[in-house]
Amino acid sequence: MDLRGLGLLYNAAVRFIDESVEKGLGDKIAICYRDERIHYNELQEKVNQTGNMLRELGYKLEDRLLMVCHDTPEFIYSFFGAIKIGAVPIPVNTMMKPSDYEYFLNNSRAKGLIIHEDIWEKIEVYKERFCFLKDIIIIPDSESEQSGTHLNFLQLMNRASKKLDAAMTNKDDQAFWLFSSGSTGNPKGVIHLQHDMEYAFSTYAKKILHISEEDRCLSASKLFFAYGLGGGMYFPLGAGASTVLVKERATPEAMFQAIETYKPTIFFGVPTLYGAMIDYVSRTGKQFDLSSLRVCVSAGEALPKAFYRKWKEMYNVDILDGIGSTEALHIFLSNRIGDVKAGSSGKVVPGYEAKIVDEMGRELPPNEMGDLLIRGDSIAHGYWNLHEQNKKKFVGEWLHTGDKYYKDEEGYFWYCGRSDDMLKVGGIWVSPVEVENCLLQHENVLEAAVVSVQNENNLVIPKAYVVLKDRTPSKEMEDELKNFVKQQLAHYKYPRIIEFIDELPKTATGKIQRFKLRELLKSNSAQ
Ligand code: 3UK
Repeated sequence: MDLRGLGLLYNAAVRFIDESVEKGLGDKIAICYRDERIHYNELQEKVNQTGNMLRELGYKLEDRLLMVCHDTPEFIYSFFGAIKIGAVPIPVNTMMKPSDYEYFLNNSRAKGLIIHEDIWEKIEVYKERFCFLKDIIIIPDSESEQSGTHLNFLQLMNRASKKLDAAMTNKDDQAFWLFSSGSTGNPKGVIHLQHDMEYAFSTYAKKILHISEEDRCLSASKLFFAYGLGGGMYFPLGAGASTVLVKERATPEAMFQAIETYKPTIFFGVPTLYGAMIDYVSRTGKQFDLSSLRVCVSAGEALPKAFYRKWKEMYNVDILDGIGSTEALHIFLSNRIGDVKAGSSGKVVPGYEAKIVDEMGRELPPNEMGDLLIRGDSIAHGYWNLHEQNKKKFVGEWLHTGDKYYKDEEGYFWYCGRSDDMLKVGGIWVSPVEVENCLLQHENVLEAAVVSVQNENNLVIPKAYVVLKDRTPSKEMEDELKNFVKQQLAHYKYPRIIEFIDELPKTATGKIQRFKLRELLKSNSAQ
């Protein structure tokens, strides 16, 4: 009996790797990495070899493996090799501290660790603390290198068979986890199922990006982020298209260079990067050829209108702002090609539903701000071992995003900040994002973050931290910025205090960490 043909079996590695070969795309480029071009035939073989290597080491259905991998082809081999045998890969951020890996390993109880050599060297001192860990599989810089007493990924993989039958998983089996950083508390293990990537692919990637075999994707967001995992891996692979992997940090220079060299058609970035790229060009006067791009994507935080306009003016290509989350796997509200309302997160992606509710859970009419809830089949199964948080976050079919939004009459969604970052000033909601966007429109402002502080009457007032572009802070500049906001927005929204700083605290994804600024405020006022 053909269980797969009957739809009883489903394995994401079969869908995203084997299917392209079966469709006759074996000779097409799947991955561009430095000078290497990896075709679908070879990709399938490497995934099979990695799966066989893991099987030979004893990995079975549901066994977890932590992946601490840079954006190199081995990331993709490990991720899909594990999934193909039914094991559960957990890619995590490569820029963390040793104690964070201790947390990831012990919290997930992963038996195996696949890790690039340079990162292992930094965390090796902690190895006695990894309570459940059995195998350490090191990805060395070259195959011939010794990996000490540990397993050498390249040697083991190359020795393994190139043929592999997928495990008997079905669409609701666990496929992989991601850790969600969150603004407070420990990271949460987000459990995604075999069918989740296909859902995000067939909705956002197909219906919004219209991705096809002809495309070539470049993601500035690393593969271990949910955003990069789609843009840099399963979107292009699912379409039989190609991906460009860049191991190095996504600086403006590196990104311009990668676009000129590999000529991608779709680029995935975050607002801070677009801002830095625009700034880089205006500072250096250098010109770059971005004509290969047919569309750019921005996510992670709201894209300031000014960045959208400037980019369009410079390169004549749209940046589609869309909101996604690790829990939802990818983007569920988005602007569309040829249909962009700059400053908004666009409309609901087909396949998802969204509603905005008040504190009582009642749906709100247009133009009223409330909590954004979404529904759609790529939403995670839940958090690992967090019973109370699961009850609050995953309510029936609805995911509570934790974001404040309103929807205009035309169905475009406007981001107003995180539920926990919102300020109530004089009894009225003030969105820190709105004030920041206003400040960013001022010609001397590079970055801005707004948080609440209490005045002498314990009332909330907005305070702005501002990074200036090549300007020395002054009282005049402070007054000018206050007046600038007063002119643009309702009077009560202007920042009563402005502090100039050299840089803003940000997460690895480039999100401004307002909670860090709030902590700074608390510790300063305690002194
Ligand atoms: C915020 C946005 C305004 C919002 C992500 C694309 O960022 C991603 O996932 P995370 O789990 O964070 C989710 C939260 O980030 N956010 C994301 N995009 C936007 N706010 N406008 C946006 N365009 O607070 C959301 O709840 O790190 C992005 C695809 C997959 C992702 N996981």
